[in-house]
Amino acid sequence: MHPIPLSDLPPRDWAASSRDLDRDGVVHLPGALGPEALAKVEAAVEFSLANPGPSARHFYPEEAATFFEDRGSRHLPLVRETGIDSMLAALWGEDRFWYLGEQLFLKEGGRSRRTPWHQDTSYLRMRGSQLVACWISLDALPKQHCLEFVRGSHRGVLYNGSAFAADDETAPLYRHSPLPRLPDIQARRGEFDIVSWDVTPGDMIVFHLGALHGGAGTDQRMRRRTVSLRFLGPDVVYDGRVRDERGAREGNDEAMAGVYAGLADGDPFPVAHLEQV
Ligand SMILES: O=C(O)CCC(=O)C(=O)O
Repeated sequence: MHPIPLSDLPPRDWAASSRDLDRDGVVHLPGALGPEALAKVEAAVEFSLANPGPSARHFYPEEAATFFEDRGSRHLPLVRETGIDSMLAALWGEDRFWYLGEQLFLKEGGRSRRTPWHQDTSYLRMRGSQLVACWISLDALPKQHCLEFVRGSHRGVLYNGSAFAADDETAPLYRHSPLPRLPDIQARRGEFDIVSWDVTPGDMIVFHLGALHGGAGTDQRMRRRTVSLRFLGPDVVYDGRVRDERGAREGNDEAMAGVYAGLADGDPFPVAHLEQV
């Protein structure tokens, strides 16, 4: 399928959006997806929810509200059919990039928890400027239920990941790590430059995977279905910084051990196992 040209997509000042993304690590693109494109995203998300992949999980299963996550690499066609590939090319000035897969979250059934503050790069061994997620909510969300970001944090410290522990959202993913523990952003919000938006279905938020971000929970009778489509470009290198001094591997890192074998910090990221967009 040929990419949908930018001229067929909702108009925007792409140079300004590109500057915002580079400076802030995040940019809100209101109305990026028209009704047809949005319907395709919704169908893809509903398919994934009805057919969870092997890594699907329920966070905090002891709690009444649902907080479900699924990851996979089943929706690359969607990227082309919605013009997201053309939008990314406009943001990056680069039309060669790879699909890192999708991550879905479903929160419903009462007051679900927040998604703890974290950086995706704590879980992924990647470093570079061309490393983003396109986050889409299928449900209208007022600002206080949106995904939130610490502006500019993609250029700052790489923190240890959050283990998503029920009793402490900053509890570290890697127990014996030189990476500093996450600050308690939620407890000290006033100290951080936090940004979020009211979003309506069709909006897209593009953020650098190194940006600190955290997602609101839900209230009674709310449904919050969100999907992140993630990509990397050619300037991304393997991030070989030690995560756990005792060699423990976690989550995605464990699954990628074979791909990373023999790589040194700063080597070009091995893209052979990924699908080019
Ligand atoms: O939507 C959310 O609550 C979390 C999203 C998120 O953390 C991500 O897409 O990386």
